[in-house]
Amino acid sequence: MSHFSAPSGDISCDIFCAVVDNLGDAGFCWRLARQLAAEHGWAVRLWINNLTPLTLLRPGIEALRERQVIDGVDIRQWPAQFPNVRPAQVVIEAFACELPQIYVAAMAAQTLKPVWLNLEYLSAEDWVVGCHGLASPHPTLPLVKHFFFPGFVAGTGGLLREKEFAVPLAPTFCDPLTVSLFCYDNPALPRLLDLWAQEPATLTCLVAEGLPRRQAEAWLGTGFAVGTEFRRGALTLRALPFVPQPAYDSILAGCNLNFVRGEDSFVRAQWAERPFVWQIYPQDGNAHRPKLDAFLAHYSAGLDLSTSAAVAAFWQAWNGGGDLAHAWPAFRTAIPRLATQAPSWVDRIRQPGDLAANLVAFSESRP
Ligand code: TRH
Repeated sequence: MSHFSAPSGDISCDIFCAVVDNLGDAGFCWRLARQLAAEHGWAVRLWINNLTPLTLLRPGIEALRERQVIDGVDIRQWPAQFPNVRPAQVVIEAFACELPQIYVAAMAAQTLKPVWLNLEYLSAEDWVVGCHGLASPHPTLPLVKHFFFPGFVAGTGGLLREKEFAVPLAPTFCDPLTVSLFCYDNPALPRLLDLWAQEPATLTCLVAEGLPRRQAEAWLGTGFAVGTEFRRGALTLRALPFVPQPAYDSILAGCNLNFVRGEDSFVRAQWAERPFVWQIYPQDGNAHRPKLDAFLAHYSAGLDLSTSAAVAAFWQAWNGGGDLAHAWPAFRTAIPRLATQAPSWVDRIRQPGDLAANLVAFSESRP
């Protein structure tokens, strides 16, 4: 018998999120939790071990509250001593975080076993299609976990995209170039700021709070407080405050070019239908390199040769693999062409469908 003979409004779901660093783990899980509650009527509990990132992404969430219901999501602190709760019908373990043993034992004790999903990180690598949906039986307990992979192509779980997401107006390339900057510590950044300061046309760079602002401050050699602006040559730098997730979407849509990083801002930049540059999350032993190459191969497939070469050279240089000063002029020239093709790229990556809807369908299809 399926768990899902009940209307989907009666489906309970526990999402477990262990924040490793930065904002992406929390940002992704929050988006998913909201969507499952708002669009599918699921009763979602989000167990998270550190609420601080959520307080930035969704003002109104309080970092120290044990329990709070916001936007229809029951947000819980994930304590070291996990309470004895009844497991939900669908259990999502985000990014291979380890579930509390007491909770796994309670799952095994259910007559109707929960649907247990290991929701993985996003990758454009080919092997993802083969692994999406695979079953992994528990070594000792009568439980089966399934791998659920986000992705860009058919046969993966797709990407999160809210139903209410408003497609930004068609890209309009205009000078001055307005760029948003969200990145990790990046040794290539000072060189890029030098180049921008020497541009023949003016350029405005909206610098995100945190690592980007602090690197811009080092480049300026003086304090660069949130809300302030500096001009150097053709370049105007503006220090933005950290804004909630929907406001960040508006920033991306408002710019002609967006520098993004990690996973969630990388996806949002694509929905914004603007040219973008990705700094991939660096991993030990350069494990991130094949992921960068795999994405570039997909993204470049729809581009003409000179545009795709310009993108590859600039993105590689931004990720530490090449000469940025050499790569910038060709990339700069390619921006209008990238803007024109952005909607067709979005059409392609929408093919697998929305991740939340796919996850609901996958859960419903479990016996
Ligand atoms: O913060 P990140 O570097 O997160 C990373 C990645 O998820 C990575 O894969 C993971 O391994 C690592 O965390 C632990 O970048 P990401 O994924 O883009 O998340 C940033 C979030 O912050 C995203 O939801 C967008 C949001 N954001 C705002 O809401 N407002 C802002 O002003 C800015 C700059 C970002």
